Amino acid sequence: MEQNTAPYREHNRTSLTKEKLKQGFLDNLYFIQGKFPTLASRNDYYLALAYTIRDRMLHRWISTATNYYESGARTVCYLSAEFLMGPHLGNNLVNMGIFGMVKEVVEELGLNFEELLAQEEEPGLGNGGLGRLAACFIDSLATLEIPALGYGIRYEFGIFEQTIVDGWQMEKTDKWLRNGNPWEVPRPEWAQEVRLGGHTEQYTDENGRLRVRWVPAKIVLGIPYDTPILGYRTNTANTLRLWKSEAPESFDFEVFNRGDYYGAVDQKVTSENISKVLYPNDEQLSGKQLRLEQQYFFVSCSLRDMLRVLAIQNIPLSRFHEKFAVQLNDTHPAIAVAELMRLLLDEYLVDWDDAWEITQRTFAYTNHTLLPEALEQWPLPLFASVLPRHLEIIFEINSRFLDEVRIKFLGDEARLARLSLINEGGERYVRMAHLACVGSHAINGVAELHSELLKQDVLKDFYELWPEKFRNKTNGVTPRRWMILSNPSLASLVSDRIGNGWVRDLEQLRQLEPMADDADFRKEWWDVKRANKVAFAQYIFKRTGILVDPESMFDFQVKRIHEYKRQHLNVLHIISLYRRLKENPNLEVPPRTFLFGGKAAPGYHTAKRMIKLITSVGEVINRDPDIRDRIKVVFVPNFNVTTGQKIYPAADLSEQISTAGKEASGTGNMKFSMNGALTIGTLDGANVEIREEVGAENFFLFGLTADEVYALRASGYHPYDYYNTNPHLKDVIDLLRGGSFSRGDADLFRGLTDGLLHHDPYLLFADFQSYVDCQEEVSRAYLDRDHWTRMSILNAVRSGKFSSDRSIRQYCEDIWKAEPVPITLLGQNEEPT
Ligand code: Z57
Repeated sequence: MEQNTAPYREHNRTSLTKEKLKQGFLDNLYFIQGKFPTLASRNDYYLALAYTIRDRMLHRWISTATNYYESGARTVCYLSAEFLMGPHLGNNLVNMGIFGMVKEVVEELGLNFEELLAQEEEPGLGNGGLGRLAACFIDSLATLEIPALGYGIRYEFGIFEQTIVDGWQMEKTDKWLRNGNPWEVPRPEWAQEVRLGGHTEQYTDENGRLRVRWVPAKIVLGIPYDTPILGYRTNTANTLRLWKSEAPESFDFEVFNRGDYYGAVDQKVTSENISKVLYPNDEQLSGKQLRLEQQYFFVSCSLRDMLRVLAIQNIPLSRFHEKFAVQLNDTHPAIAVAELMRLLLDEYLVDWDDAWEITQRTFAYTNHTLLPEALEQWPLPLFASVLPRHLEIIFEINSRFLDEVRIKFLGDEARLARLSLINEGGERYVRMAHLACVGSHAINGVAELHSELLKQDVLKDFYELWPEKFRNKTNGVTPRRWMILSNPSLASLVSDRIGNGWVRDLEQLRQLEPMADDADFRKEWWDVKRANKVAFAQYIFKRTGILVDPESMFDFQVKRIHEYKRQHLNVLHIISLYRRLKENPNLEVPPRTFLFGGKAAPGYHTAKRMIKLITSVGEVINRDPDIRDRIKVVFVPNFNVTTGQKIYPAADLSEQISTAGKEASGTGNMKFSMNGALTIGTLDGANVEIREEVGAENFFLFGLTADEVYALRASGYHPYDYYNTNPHLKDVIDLLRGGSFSRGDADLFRGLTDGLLHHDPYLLFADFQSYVDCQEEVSRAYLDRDHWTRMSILNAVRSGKFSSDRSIRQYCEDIWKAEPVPITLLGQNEEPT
């Protein structure tokens, strides 16, 4: 059917005049929400507004799909178990360039715009850095006009909501879909069937060839839900495609259950379980069958979806890798290597060698961690019971791979064992990182230091085998959400001086460097920061009842709670400062508010106790009349994208204090710096590059380097010696052990202090004095407001490298070989009828 698309350009539901926006809004309230203003709730208004904006995105979305279909261009598929998107409404308004106009429209209708934005439940379909990186990347892909899809899981429950009760973390389920999701469109016609469990059989096909058939124990349906992802002021609207699992209502289904009604309902429940909930572990594996099923589920749906597209575009299978560049976001989707092989071998009857070439040329793998406990391995029996055919294929990949290794490293048996896809030391496991490395043509780390350490340590053997596969792609974050949307006053201060080219080309911020010496500009800069702090102080009061002084330095550590990130090192310094202030009230230190935020994995008991430590120390300090006007300690509950948007613009100081060599990159560090916070940090992850960019004189460095950490461990680390020889450290630990921060309960933090005294795997004691000294330098620097502001400006304007646009350009050039496809809107040259 031919369709004239011209009417959809200036339709009531697409026009961008204020009048038409108002009309569209009222129409949607009436026709979609079925409400009239007298009875409408805040949520009705939010949904009506969201639909009004969605209406105006559809023409770009449809045009983009049509353009891509016709161009046949190479498409990037970003496979990720997590997409931590954050609220869509504000971001879509920014990217369409209608934020101000829509705000006016809403206010002219007598409604509170901020309140409507806040009504959106954030899609928290990720744990932390890795999931948020995926979200920044799809924003940048759309902005750079690259044909791309994000593929993942539509979890019914995202990351839990954190509340703090009596200083402890409590978890509540995240019912983000309860009020409806206006941004997604279900596409049931593109559902895919996914098999699980069962066994394999050999059979002989019509041509007398021996083949393998997989007889699954169950089949689940994957239903795609599509969300449009706008580029910043481009016509591009790419797609985030998330899969929801459902029970198939097929003939097979009846046969499996033999008319057993309860059995059938049971199977429906188990099928729906697959996409039910996000595993809340960050950098810690769960080893659960359901998790493996989730991974396979979304990977299989996504690859079959690519094959569907290939077929409708009439592209031969042999060109799969020319049409699609598939990025594996960590090992969570690494099963894709075996699944593509299986699809090609068993379902499309391609020969092994051809299938393997297509597979290797299709995939590339990003590693996000050096922590051994985060490297995914699946016990062989579990793997065999969920994916029996894949295990056979992995064995075959492994056997051919090890043959190749044998030739290159003749007689080196130990190396073979280290490289094998199967860990054979005791209980046997499938090593997913090895599968990803073998099946990919490119392997990258996420910051310079991390990529170097991968080659020296975790993936050393692979590097020695295939040095040409290894790359670095330093992470980045999107300036649209993390500057324009979250810090509009700073953004307009910048745009007033240099226009708004910086939003797509963040290096342009450097034009503002000379302004750091301009007293008037510094005053404006300080005032923006100050206003953001006032707003945040109000937020803190509302959420915690704690009054904080916006004059004080706002010192933030927000990130997942983890021992390697060392929130407890921060606490040790706070206690030491508290003690010094008690002892010497005349000490000249600027008032400081120490703010923490972050979730602990529900099963990570030490991390939960670190939260209790923070809140307990806070309780004592915030109540102490001698001290409470000089320092305060606040735990900001439920750190997520929404609270992050309030935090980064209000920060003076950013704490990036992981043990060197442990944080792969960090991305919060970049968001802080872009918003004019100074960093106190170790030479870890992207901190190294941030310091290079902003200048060593504008960065507070402390602690051992990764090499020194390594050497200290090798020579034997004895934390107890530091305790014995450093009286300040001893005082701090003794206060904790004596129950000073736990109402006399000497047991509450005994596990933590004993762990530090006798093991201290993250070297807090080794870095303690260096950290305390550095914090003194920070305090001195804050007393000189002019100098501090100068450093703040230089941090922001020299952070251009950390735009995710730069990261994505490098992935496109070096790994994906993908090029922009500018979108012409349909009907642009047609006359309206
Ligand atoms: C996660 O958020 C990260 C690594 C992981 O292996 C898992 Br699982 C989750 C983080 C790193 O810890 C950060 O350093 C990094 O910036 C982020 O991934 C994005 O690359």
